[in-house]
Parts: sequence; structure tokens; C-alpha cells
Amino acid sequence: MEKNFYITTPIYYPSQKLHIGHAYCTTIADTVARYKRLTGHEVFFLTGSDEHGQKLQRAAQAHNQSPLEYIDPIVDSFKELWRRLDISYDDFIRTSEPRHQKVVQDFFERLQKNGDIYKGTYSGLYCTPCESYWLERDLDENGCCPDCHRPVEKVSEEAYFFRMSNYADRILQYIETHPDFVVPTSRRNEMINFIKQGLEDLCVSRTTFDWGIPVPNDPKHVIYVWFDAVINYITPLIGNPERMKKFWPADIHLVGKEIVRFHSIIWPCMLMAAGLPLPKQIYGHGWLVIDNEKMSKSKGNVVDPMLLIDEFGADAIRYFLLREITLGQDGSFSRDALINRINADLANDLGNLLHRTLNMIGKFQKGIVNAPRGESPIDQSLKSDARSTVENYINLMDAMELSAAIKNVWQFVSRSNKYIDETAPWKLAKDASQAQALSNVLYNLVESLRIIAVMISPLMPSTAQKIFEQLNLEPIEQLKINSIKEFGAFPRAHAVNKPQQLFPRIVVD
Ligand code: ME8
Repeated sequence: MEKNFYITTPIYYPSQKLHIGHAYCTTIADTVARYKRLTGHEVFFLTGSDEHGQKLQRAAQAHNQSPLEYIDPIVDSFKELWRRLDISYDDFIRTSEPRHQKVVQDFFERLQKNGDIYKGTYSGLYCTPCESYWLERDLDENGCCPDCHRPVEKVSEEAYFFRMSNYADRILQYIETHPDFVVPTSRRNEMINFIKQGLEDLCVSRTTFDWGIPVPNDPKHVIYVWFDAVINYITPLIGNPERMKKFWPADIHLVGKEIVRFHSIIWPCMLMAAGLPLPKQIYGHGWLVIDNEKMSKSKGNVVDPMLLIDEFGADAIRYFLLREITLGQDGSFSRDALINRINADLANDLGNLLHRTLNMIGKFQKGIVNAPRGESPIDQSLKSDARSTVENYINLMDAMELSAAIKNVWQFVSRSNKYIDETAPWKLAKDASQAQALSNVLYNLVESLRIIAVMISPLMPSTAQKIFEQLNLEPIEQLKINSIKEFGAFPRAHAVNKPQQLFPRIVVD
């Protein structure tokens, strides 16, 4: 059977440099995409930049630049960050691209023809920083935007509306009857409550600025930036029936919790109106917080991922983000916690396992891994732990329990280190009658390392590759999960390389 998998991240606003909170979302998506490739799926992984709207037009004006003069270098910085963070996206949508503009205008016209978009007058409240319309009842206790808590503006203008109210019953019923559509459950309940308060028609055009996609045949209006933005998810597919068939509906739209509403209510209603299938899942992840506050530019508490990558390397950051934070919940970021993880889990547990193993093979067997023969009860228990670790790993990764999946791998790393202590190869090496037992232990260790490297490859692609290089194995990229389901595939009479440090210990003053 053909296995296809389509995952998206939000498209980020190029009004700012990205911070580690954005990198968090993209790292999750990348790890899932790489895991799906490992399990034999043909994957399409999409990310991009959300370039329209008044906020960006104003920012460009403040810099005496045209919107694109202002935005281009910022988008370049996104792409550079994704390159440094080893993000394996398959396409990058800029909403300012002509290919996207055409898809959005066609979509708009399709809904107009169905009678789902009509012209009226909008008077209401708008939060420019969030590009969101709000009702009086949505505002916070100070009468400000409930998301960013900044003032909203009263606007009144001729505008186009999307007849979202027509779809309220259908979307409510859909969410209620499809428990996996909006996850985690807390977000799903929020959405159900939100719809039950009543869905009004959505204003989908503006006339007070012009940096956006023009409404077809009425160019003094530009299309509302959120209406424009969510359509990016079909932009790379819709003109290509074969791709559309393969990848739509998307398997997962991964988004931050504050934008679940746009993805699980507005976007599905738009798709229903266009007669297109709904995405299979909207996954709302939590925020990276510092001292209980969401990390964001406006709060001035952002951590620059580029500086962290310069200092610690991409894989250490990726490991920290996915191990430390349970998907769906908020998690705090701190430098101390990052350094602790690097020292304890990466330098110590994983780094030592590789180093000790290769060192012993060099010392006791001239760098050659011999064929194993027979097994002791300790060997048997290691092998059985390896098998159950792989099984748990697959189940947890399939269930998007990434942190638990990684923890399960690290339990096996510790278990393998303990196996060295239990079998004491340095003692076996002193007794000629134990030569085969010694070969067995060293074989089991490199085989465990091979299995560990494959399991961590979606999370830490370059570390996995480095382990493969030190084990002198073919590059990891083409490998599939089946290659680690059985213990014992490591080549026999095989020369391995000298150990090299994977992660230096970070010395803290
Ligand atoms: O919302 N922790 O763009 P955006 C975790 N353009 N995630 C965070 C975060 C933090 N501290 N701060 C931000 C937009 N994010 C729209 C999306 S999609 C069709 C349009 C996440 O650049 C945030 O939750 O403001 C969101 O999912 C993403 O970064 C993009 O934020």
C-alpha cells in the first residue's frame, strides 16, 4: 500500500527574527517528518512565511522600504535558520509568491460563486498585531485583544464576508464526532465551547491598506490575511492533481495553541465551502515560556536560536526541545536546563557509550568487530530490551508522544552502559578462554549503538550520522525502520573507526 504523509507548520510572520519558540514548532514537525520517512512514508513537509497585512506594511513604511524590500532579508534569515537547524522541509511557501496569489484568488472566487462570500459593511474591533477580528465579548478585562492584550481598533468599512455561520453546525458536529481532529483534548473542548457561543460570518477583506492579495475584480479590497494564510496549505498541491490526491487531506497541521481556532474552525469551514476534504488533524502545541510568560518579541524575553546553535550545535537544541517539553503542554526554557541535558544525556550517557565501546574494540580486538557465537543470560536480556525499546519507540512515535519516545531510547542507552559494567569486558580481555564472550559483548554493544542511532536519526540527524561514521557503516539516510526490528544485523568481521567525542561537556563557572 502507498503510504503518504503530509505535515505542515504555521507560516511565520516576517516581522521579526524567529526565536526559539518558533524553532520549537518547526523542530517537532521536522522530527515527525523524518520519522515518517524512516517508516517508509512518502512525506511532504511544508513551511513558509506569512507576508501580507497591515502590520507588515506599517513595519516596512517605518523603515522607508517597500514591503518586499523589508520582508526579503527576514525570509532569508528564516531559511538560514532552518538550514542550520537541519529542517528537511519539502517546500517553502511565501504568501507573496504569484503561485499562492492565484490559488487564493481562485479559492475566493469559488466561494463567491457558491454564494458563500458576499459584500456588506464591517464595523467592529480589530487587533492589528494579531491580524484578528474580535467581538466585544471576546476582549480581555481591559477591553484589549484576548491573545496579545494590546489595544484593538474600531474599524468600519465596506467589506466581503464569508458565510461562516452557515457551517457552524457542521463544524461543531465534525469536531464532536472526530475525537482526533483537534488534539490535545483541552484544545478540542475549547473549540467546542467557542463554536457553541455562535459563529458569526467572517469579514474577509480590508480596504484601509493595500499590502495583500486583491479581491478578484474588486482590487480596492485586499483579502484578509488569515484567509490568505491558511490557503498556503493547499498552494503547492492544488494545481497538481496527482500531488493533491497523494497528500490532501493533510495528516497534521501542527500549530501553536493560540492559533488552533483559525485552523480547526475557520479553515475547515472554508474547506467545506470549497467542497474540499478537511485535514485529518490539528495538533495544538504549547508555548515555550520563561518565568511563566510566553516567549515573544513584544515581551522582550526572546532567546535567539542562531546564537544557541552557534554555542551548542543544532542537535543538542533539538534534543532539549523535544525531550524536555511534553507535546501539547507549555514548557520552560532555560540555559541551565539545556546545559544539564547536554552534559547528562548527550555527553555522558550517549557519548560515553560510543566512546567506551569503540575504545575497547580498538584496544582488545584491533578495531575489528568479530562475529558473535552463543549468548549468556545477560546478552539475552540486552537483546530483549533492544527489541522492546524499538517496539515502544514505534508505538510512542506513532502516537506523537515524542518526549516519551526519546526517554524510552535513553533508558536503553543507560541499559547498554550498564551492560558494559555487568559484563566487564576488561576482565574478559585478560582471560584467553573468554575471547568469544568478549567478542559477543562488543558485538552486542555496536549493534545496540546502531539501533540507537537509527532511532535518534529523526531527532538528531547529524549525531546519528556521526555515530554511523564512527561505526564505519553506510550513510543512514536510506535506512528504514525494519533495519532495526531484529537484533543482529551489524556486519561481522567489520572494522570500526577510532572514537571521537560526540558532545563536549559544557563547563559551567
Ligand atoms: O501566528 N513557544 O505567525 P507567528 C512556542 N502567521 N511556539 C511559539 C512561541 C513560543 N514562545 N511563540 C510563537 C502566526 N510560537 C501566523 C500563522 S498559519 C496559516 C499563520 C508559534 O509568526 C505560534 O504558536 O506569530 C505559532 O504557531 C507560530 O509560532 C507562528 O507564529
